[in-house]
Amino acid sequence: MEIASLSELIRRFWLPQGISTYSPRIDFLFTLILCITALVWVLVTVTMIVFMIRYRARPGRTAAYIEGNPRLEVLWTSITAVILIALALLSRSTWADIKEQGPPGEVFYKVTAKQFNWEITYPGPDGKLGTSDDVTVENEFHVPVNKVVRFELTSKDVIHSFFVPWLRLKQDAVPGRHIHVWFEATKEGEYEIPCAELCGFGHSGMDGTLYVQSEADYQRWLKKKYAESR
Ligand SMILES: [Cu+2]
Repeated sequence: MEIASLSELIRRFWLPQGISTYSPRIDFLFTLILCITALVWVLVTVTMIVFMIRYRARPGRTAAYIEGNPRLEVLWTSITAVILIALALLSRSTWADIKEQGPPGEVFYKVTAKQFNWEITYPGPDGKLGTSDDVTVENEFHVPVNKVVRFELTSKDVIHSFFVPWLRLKQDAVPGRHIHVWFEATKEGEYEIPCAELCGFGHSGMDGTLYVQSEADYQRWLKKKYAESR
């Protein structure tokens, strides 16, 4: 079975539904790596079981003492290296698009992690971040559907990790660093934002919600929050 259709199968029956524009690309890499590791696991396990039975202790038979096999060692190290380099080259453009350039943003936010909440800062009526009309809300991240969302991710205290499995997005929030993150959600709904880095006593309760809304619902919510915050 080819990787693309296997990836589709895994997506349907195992992974949560992908709701970002880049989720199929992440799922493809996930499936490919899973296939390679599963194949190696089967080969190693079968060999081990065959050897255990075939070369088990028997009366009158002594074990051979093998000091090593340089040719075999060079071979399996090279195969591993080739697989690793091939994977790095194959995934290069996906990671460059997701973690580096990406498309130009349409809506902008600031997300600050802290023990034990996500602080989401929205631009006020002036549409600009970093001005006095900004609105900061805890644990509620509202975004419009089908828009390129960009945000700056940072932390006030320790390392946290912003994780939305449905988006196939996971990014560490590191104190002192402002990391640029983007995504484009393609399906309206509510999705959990757990913290994916053990960050202290309240880690398990550090849990926000991503609300992907229609443009009209989003604007209505933002206006209401702005009015409440004044
Ligand atoms: Cu955390």
